[in-house]
Amino acid sequence: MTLVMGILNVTPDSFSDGGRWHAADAAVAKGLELAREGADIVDVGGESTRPGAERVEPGEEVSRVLPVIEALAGEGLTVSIDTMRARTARAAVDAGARIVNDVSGGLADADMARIVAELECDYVAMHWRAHSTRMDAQAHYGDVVSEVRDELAARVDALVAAGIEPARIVLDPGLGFSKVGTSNWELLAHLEQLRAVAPSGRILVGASRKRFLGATITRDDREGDGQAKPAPARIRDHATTAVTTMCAQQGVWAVRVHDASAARDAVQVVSAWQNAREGQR
Ligand code: PMM
Repeated sequence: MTLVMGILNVTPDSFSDGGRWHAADAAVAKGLELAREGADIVDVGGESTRPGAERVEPGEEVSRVLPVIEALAGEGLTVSIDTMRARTARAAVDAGARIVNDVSGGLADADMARIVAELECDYVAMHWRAHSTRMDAQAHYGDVVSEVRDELAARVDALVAAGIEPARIVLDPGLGFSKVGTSNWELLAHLEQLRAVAPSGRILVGASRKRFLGATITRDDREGDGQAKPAPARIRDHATTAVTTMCAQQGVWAVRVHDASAARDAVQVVSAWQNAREGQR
C-alpha cells in the first residue's frame, strides 16, 4: 500500500502553513497529529524550498529540526529529514531520523552522497536543477519526461558510485521544481518511466498544494473581473487527494502531503478497490 509522508515544515515562512509551527513544541504536536491522522512517515524540514525562497544558515536549519526529530523519533515515529545539507542529514539521523529526503538529489552538497552511504539510511533523490531563487529559469525542456528520467538516472549512477546501496534509493520527479504548468502533469502521467530508472522500484510524489494544481482547478473571480483564476494554496487539498488516488493506483511508494488524513483515506480506498479486483475480500 502507498505510504503517506506527512509534511512538517519547521520554518517561519512556509508558503502553505504560514510558519505557524515554528516553535519546536508546536512542531512536535503537529508531527504527532500527522501520525495520528495517518502519516506513516513525518518529513521534517527546516529550510523552505518554495519558489524564490532564500537559503537559511546551516546552524539555524539544524537548530530548527533537531529537537523536533528527537522528540518524534523518541515517540516511535518514522521520521525523514528534508535537507540538502550533508551536515544536517548526519545530525538528523543521529537524532533518530531514518530517511534523508534531499530535494537536490545530492547536487547541492558535494558531501551528501558519501555521508548518506555512511549513514546507511534510505535516501530520497528528487529531480532538481537549481536553488529556489533560480529554479523557474531552468524549467525549459524538449521532452520533460525523458530529460527528467535521464537526469535522475545520472544521479542514481553518482549515488551508487559514492557507496549508497541501490535498494536504499527512492526517486522523485520533483513536481514544481524547475517545472512549470503542464510539465508536472506529463511527469505524473508517465511515472512508469521514472520507476524504470529507480533501482529500488520506489517512487515518491510530492504534489501537495503545489502551483500546478492551483492552475488546474481554477475558480471564477466573481468579485473581480469575472475571469477564471488559479485556486490559492488553501483550497488545493481536494486536488491533492485526487493526485494521491492516482498515485496509489499507479503503485507509487509514498506521497508527500500536508493533509495526512485525506491521503490515508485515498490510499485505503484504492487498496480495497484493487483487492476486490484481485478477488480478495
Ligand atoms: N517538495 C517540497 C519540499 N520537499 N521533498 C520531496 N521529496 N518531494 C517534493 O516534491 C518536495 C520535497 C516543497 O513543498 P513544501 O514547501 O510544501 O514543503
